[in-house]
Amino acid sequence: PIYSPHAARETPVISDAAYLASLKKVTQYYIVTAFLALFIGVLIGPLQALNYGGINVYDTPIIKGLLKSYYQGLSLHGVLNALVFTQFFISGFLLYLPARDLGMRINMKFAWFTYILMTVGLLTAAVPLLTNNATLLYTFYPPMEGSPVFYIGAAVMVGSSLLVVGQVVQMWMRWKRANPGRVTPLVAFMSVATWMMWAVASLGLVIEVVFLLIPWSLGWVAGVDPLISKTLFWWTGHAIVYFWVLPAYIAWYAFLPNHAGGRIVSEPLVRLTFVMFLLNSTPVGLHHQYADPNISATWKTMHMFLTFLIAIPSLLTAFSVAASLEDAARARGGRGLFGWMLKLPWGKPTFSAPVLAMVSFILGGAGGIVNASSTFAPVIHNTAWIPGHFHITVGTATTLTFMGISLWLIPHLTGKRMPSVRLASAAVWTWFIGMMVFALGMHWEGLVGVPRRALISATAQSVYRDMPIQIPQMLTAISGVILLVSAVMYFYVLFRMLLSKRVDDGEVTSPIPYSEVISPAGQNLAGASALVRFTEPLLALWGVALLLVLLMYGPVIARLFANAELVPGWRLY
Ligand code: HAS
Ligand code: HEM
Ligand code: CU
Repeated sequence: PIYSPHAARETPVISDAAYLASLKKVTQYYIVTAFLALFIGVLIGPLQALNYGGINVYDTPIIKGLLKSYYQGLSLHGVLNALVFTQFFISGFLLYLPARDLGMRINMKFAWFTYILMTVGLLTAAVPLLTNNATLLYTFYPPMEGSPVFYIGAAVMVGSSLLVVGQVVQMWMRWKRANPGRVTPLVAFMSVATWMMWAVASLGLVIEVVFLLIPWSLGWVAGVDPLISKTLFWWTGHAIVYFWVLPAYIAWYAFLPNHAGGRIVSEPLVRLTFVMFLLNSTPVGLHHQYADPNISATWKTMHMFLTFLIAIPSLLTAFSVAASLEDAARARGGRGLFGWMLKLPWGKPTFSAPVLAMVSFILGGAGGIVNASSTFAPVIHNTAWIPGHFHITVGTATTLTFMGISLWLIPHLTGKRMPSVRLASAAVWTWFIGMMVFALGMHWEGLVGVPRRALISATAQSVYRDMPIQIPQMLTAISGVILLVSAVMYFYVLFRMLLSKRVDDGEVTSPIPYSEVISPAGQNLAGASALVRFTEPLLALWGVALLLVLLMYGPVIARLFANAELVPGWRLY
């Protein structure tokens, strides 16, 4: 093995122990809140999997006592997993990483204020959700109408994430001023680019909720235009998937080579990838609306092409991280075209979690390209295929990576130890296997025409009598059981770890797992490559990103407003 001369980055030392402890504490609060949400959200999943397995548990007394309907459960599942778990985890992770990577001090009062505000928003939205006054699913499409308390809580929660954006960008700008001519270190670069992308992406949702839904639900305006709301929703709704997955990319690029024993291939390439995401994540949302009226086919086609374009940085990631893994395996004596894979540390959960998450994402990404193709879309839109797609993207690529991160991050933050590596490893593998089986069953059911978001177990006999759905139904039901077992194991490890005794400060025993680099970006802009110099001015690129969104969405939304049609709200469940 030829080892690189470019050693792994050392975390800059923070000498103020009280400050470091407080920074770690607020991060820990974010992460633990995230996993508490996931814990509740995930428990509902198997019930839904049984539904898609043709088994209706919603009429049993226990479930009837807990959930008013299938849709109350599905709303809680979608909101807690996809919106709350992700946002809290990312807010903690992508506040902590750049603060440590840049070695900058942040205002801890502001950091705590943001955490508390986000949590207040969450708890506010939870009240109508739990009392069946916001059974709207996680997309809350009008004219389905919920309690104003839900929209206000959601706005406060999502709005708080913009305070994290402000704090991180401001920290990075202070670093730039203090270090003129320097290249931003990689992890901080990726974190800042992700937050900037989210700021552009979240505008659609913020406009929808603050200016349309809250006034409407309070009765200040007579009605709502469902299509305007839905279009603003998907402005944010597609790009939010990159907000969910880019923190996983950060771990795949920066930390996975370390867990595997390999090196990052190229820092300039990673920077290019993140700039592509910053520029191109948002102006693609119309691929969720191919079936919607009053949006011209021209705009839908433009968004389709931009969607294909945004697959490119993911493909760059795939090949580049695969090269890091091969580098690691060959350094351990791996041989052959594929045989080297056997030399990877498959029994180590901090490694297996992100890698299995990536394997699931190969299939999830391929399915995404199918969804995006306007000729295929009518076959799978609104069918069980779609939950099949997103449980191997957000449900595995993101979630399993975050679970893997927690296994080194919690020891790092708290100085506690993982209680059982074998149990954690079993949880990781069963999550992967369960989700692969789930995806197979759900994609297959979708192709047969089974709709998503339906209590099909109550109607399956009559509607699907002539269709061969027994095998995919059986797969889906079995996957629900595997995933339940996996979740129990994972949360046992997590809670045991959190409740155990603190051993040390975690700085030495579980450091931030930086990796060695084959082609670094360099330290000074003066001698750096053109690509490094092009990617460094993130503020200007942020402006370009905003401009692109306005160009690609402005005319579409203007036409919708010109033809606005207000309708009254509905309460269905
Ligand atoms: Fe998607 C619907 C298109 C990515 C999540 N998506 C959804 C929904 C969710 C979601 C939640 O165009 C449902 C929304 C709803 O409720 O209605 N999606 C795409 C495309 C991509 C994509 C083109 N989706 C994601 C990600 C998500 C996510 C990421 C969450 C985290 N999606 C769609 C479309 C719809 C949609 C349509 C609407 C469908 C409809 O009709 O309603 C792309 O970004 C995917 C690019 C990815 C790749 C894969 C790269 C692979 C990598 C791993 C490599 C592995 C290695 C490991 C190296 C090209 C990076 C090797 C291992 C060794 C051992 C060596
Ligand atoms: C929906 C099962 C974990 C996010 C669903 C559906 C099923 C399911 C069967 C489709 C329901 C329908 O369309 O009627 C499971 C199981 C899980 C699990 C068995 C693991 C134990 C997760 C995770 C996430 C997630 C970890 C994200 C982090 C979602 C979302 C929906 C959904 C966003 C869509 C809700 C909607 O259509 O409004 N889940 N899930 N799930 N799941 Fe999961
Ligand atoms: Cu999308």
